[in-house]
Amino acid sequence: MTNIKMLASLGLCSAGLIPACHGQTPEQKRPNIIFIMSDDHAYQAISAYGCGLNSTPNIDRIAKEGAIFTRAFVTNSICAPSRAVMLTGIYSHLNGKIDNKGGFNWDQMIFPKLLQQNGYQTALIGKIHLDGIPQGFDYSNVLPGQGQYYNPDFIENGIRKRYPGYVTTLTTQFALEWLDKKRDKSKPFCLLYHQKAPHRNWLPEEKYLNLYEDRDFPFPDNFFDDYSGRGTAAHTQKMGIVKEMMWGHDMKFENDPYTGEPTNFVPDINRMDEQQKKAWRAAYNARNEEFIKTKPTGRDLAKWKYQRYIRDYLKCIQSVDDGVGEVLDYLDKNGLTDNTIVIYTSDQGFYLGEHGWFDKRFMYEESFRTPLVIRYPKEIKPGTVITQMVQNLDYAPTFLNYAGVKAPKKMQGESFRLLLSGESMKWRDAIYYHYYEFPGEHFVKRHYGVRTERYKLIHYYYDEKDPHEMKSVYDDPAYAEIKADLTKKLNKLRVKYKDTDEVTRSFLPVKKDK
Ligand code: SGN
Ligand code: CA
Repeated sequence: MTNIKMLASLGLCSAGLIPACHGQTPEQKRPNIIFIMSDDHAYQAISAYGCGLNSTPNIDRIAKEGAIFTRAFVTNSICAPSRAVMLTGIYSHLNGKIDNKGGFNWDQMIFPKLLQQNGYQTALIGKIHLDGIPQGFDYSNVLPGQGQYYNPDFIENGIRKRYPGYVTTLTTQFALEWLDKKRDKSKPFCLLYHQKAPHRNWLPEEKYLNLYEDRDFPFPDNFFDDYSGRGTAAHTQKMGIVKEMMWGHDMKFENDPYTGEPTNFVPDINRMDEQQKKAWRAAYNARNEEFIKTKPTGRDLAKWKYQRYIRDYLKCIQSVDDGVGEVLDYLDKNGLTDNTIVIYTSDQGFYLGEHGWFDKRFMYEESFRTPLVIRYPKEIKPGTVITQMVQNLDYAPTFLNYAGVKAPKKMQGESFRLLLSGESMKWRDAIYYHYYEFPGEHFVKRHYGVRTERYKLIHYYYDEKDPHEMKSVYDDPAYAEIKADLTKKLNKLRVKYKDTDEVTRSFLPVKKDK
């Protein structure tokens, strides 16, 4: 009922028939939205998910005071495409942004434009990783491309400037400044507050350079995976911590510890001032020298690399969590907590050593899944746990639903508002995935697939030698029925989301040798 009322009043506002939307009673006020997203933040590295790696008290607070999704997924596990899906509510093959390489068509309908048209103040702050001038925002202050960790450049409403400091704290600072001073306080707001961290190559804030150095993190059980039984895609990827992490870029050695040759060292070092460089050297040099003394090999070397990776990764997350805390405090202090929806998610999941990997892309659980917590005191009971399978495709329709704006028919996601308020509702029993960036960095082959509550069917289609790189059970007669059922579901979803072989082929690179 409330929704219908809201819609009616909205229609009047946007048509300009009533002077403004103020003067509403607090109950009628449309909710504010703060959409917090980080880049490559694995759910395993959020303490609310109970994996025991680190402590993220502020992100946990959103979950405790609101809801946590235990089965949230993306539709294409890579940065820019995932962002395009979130903005449009439409799969990659229809919004056009299939991989990190091409441009993004900002002219298409995205949820911030609709909110803006319906009386919201909108802002985009931090990483967006979509080329072109952002549309749909009253204010934008974004990182160019992947952005830099230290003394980064930001593009504020089209003007690029370099700022002294650390990217995560600066992004938070800009978000708080917009909330406090730059927005029109007579309107509801929607803020996209998007962190670059903890994206590769995991460069920590100065005050956290030594965090976790006294801890040895446990290895995932499948750290030493030999990839047997999963066709060639699992073998040919280049996501291995042992083989692919570089001595300079990732492991932070100025010289290769084995050959003594200069490495392709962290490029951000050139952006640091003398004091930052000093802090860095103090932190890494002593530990690197310690390593050089022993020069471990084999499994010991693998384990050492994992520890350096996970420690640096978790250090970056600490600053992200601090920022979340500052924003939540701001809401408390300004009486905005009750009427503001706060969502925390990542552009995808990430491997923290599972299968021996870092990075994402595969439809395997750790990168297919993504963290998702959300708080809205008016409608979500503290401690809510949602186990239904949602996807980043659903965010746009959900935000629009909360704002009382009708989602365009073209949007393929569904609002999960009713799941959150605990009303009974029919929800999907299968989800669809499609990854494209191959040939490309990390060599993960193109694939699409379906996941149900219990099973997953993955089809690698751009691989002539072994087109059916399924798990070993694919040919197991015991699974024949499940296979048939999954295939049926997969085909149904492809029809539902309008993904056809023809569309898929249109995104394939033209082969020169054929
Ligand atoms: C960079 C990273 C990759 C990563 C992609 C995509 N390499 O290219 O490891 O997979 O980003 O990440 S690096 O040498 O630049 O660190 S994404 O999150 O933007 O999709
Ligand atoms: Ca990412």
